[in-house]
Amino acid sequence: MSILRVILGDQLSRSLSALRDINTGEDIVLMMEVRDETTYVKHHKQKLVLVLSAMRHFASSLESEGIDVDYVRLDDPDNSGAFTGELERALRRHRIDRIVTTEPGEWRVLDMMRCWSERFGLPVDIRDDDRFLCSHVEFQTWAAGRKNLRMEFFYREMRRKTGWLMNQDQPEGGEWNYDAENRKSLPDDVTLPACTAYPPDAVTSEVMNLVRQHCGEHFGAIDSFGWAVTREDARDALHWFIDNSLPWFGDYQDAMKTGEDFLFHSVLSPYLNIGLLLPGEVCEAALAAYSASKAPLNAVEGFIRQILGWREYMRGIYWLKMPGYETSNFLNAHRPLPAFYWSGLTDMHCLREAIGNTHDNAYAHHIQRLMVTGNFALLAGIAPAEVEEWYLAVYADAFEWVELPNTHGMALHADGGLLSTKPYAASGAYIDRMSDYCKHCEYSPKDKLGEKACPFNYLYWHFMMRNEARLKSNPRMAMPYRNLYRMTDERREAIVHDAERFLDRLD
Ligand code: FAD
Ligand code: DLZ
Ligand code: SF4
Repeated sequence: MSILRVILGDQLSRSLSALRDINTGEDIVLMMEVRDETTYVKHHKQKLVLVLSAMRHFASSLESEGIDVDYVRLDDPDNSGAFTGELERALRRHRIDRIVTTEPGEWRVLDMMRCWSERFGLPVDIRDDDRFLCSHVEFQTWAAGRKNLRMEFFYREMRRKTGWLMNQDQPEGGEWNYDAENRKSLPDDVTLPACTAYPPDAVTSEVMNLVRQHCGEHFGAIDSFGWAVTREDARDALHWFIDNSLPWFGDYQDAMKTGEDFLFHSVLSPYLNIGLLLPGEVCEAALAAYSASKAPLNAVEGFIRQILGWREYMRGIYWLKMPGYETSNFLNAHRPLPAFYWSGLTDMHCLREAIGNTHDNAYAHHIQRLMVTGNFALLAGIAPAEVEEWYLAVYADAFEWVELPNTHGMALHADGGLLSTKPYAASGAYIDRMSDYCKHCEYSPKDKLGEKACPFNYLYWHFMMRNEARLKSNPRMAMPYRNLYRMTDERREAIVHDAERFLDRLD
């Protein structure tokens, strides 16, 4: 009895459920580079190189164990360009009794997989993806009957479940969350760690040429590619982060600085999301640093919360609400995505920095994504689907299960508050407080109106006015609405005038 084990490009973990009981010498692993996946959004060129090169390295490591891997390359002239088409061809090449796979990270692919059994007349075993710390059933059970889903309460459940940073039933240090200590702006004299890079080997160089040839018009720099493409190098990146950045991760988690693309962030999300690292081992490495007094509690708790809390919560929301989550548009936002999201050509320095980082590295840290590009899209009323397509394309870590809740829910409030209690809307004062960007900008964050005023300032109040009927009853918006109601009619008119002038130019 021969089993075909189908492994996707974000399932590159040896402990994957579809590989667990593999019968070496008998079973065949099928891996497919397909045009549908490389082009369903115009992925950043570095994301393409990362996924395809990591797939090829993973296939080689399986082969070195004696496992038979049937690997379909993108430039195979007979490649049908689709998972289902390649599966059909593979079933012609091999005598197969059963197909085993692990549930994919995206609804669209699960929907496709569910047709395979009927189409091919074979049993198809779609196994749970147990690389996550919370199963679908656990999340559904937690969410059932709750009126409001809040990450903080989910996170506490997960802390209790794992026992991480717990003293019996009490949180380490007495608090569940040290976020209040994690909002420092970066002083000038703080030395930032040099970032790690993994120079392309022969396999990666070949994939880089393939991507240049087939997807040359996609967004992003390719020559500077330095991502790890093997588990060994991803483990090295993890240890590098623990030793060099974790101790300061908490303090400067929300900071931004001109020319500094990574600060004290881990830059591990692409490895977690394609399976080169597992969330449990990443958290355990941080906990070990805390136990050895190499990193303080606010840093380790802050980091664990991102993975055990936010990452698992986002996945839970995605599978709880899909299909259909992406269709809501609570704030009725319809403006097209401005061209500068792709070109970086804008005189707003904060956006130039965030988009520049994205272009150069297929990366931007959380505050750049949420409070710069995300905040601008929210305030300007950009259509959620257009913003979501951009985020899904431009980041090396972007897969719909995590990108969609972050963009649709957290950044754009398009789900009406299912995921977060209030919109993350902010004026230029926030960006000025958390960065040095405004010092390098043509606009002034102190000016509220006029040609030199920071556009985030009048866009913020314009957003508040536009969405008054939808947001004014939200208790967390009470204070800004009180401030709005104190404004004179002349001031409101001036805000509308400046915002409309700016938005007209944007179109
Ligand atoms: P660190 O700051 O070092 O955090 C550590 C880890 O925590 C990350 O590697 C990541 O695995 C996890 N994490 C942190 N915040 C989140 C979060 N909000 N949701 C899920 N995991 C989190 N993350 C993705 O992995 N893929 C995406 O496509 C993605 N799209 C986003 C879109 C928007 C609009 C926003 C606001 C956030 C998005 N995020 C996404 C979340 C977050 O910005 C990235 O996980 C983080 O910037 C990755 O960089 P890092 O590894 O240096 O993270
Ligand atoms: C992102 C991606 C890309 C660019 N290419 C491939 C590919 O050629 N073959 C493959 O198996 N997976 C690829 N992936 C990852 C898939 O898009 C991902 O597995 C699905 O979106 C499900 O999460
Ligand atoms: Fe951004 Fe406004 Fe600051 Fe310029 S002044 S960097 S546009 S926040």
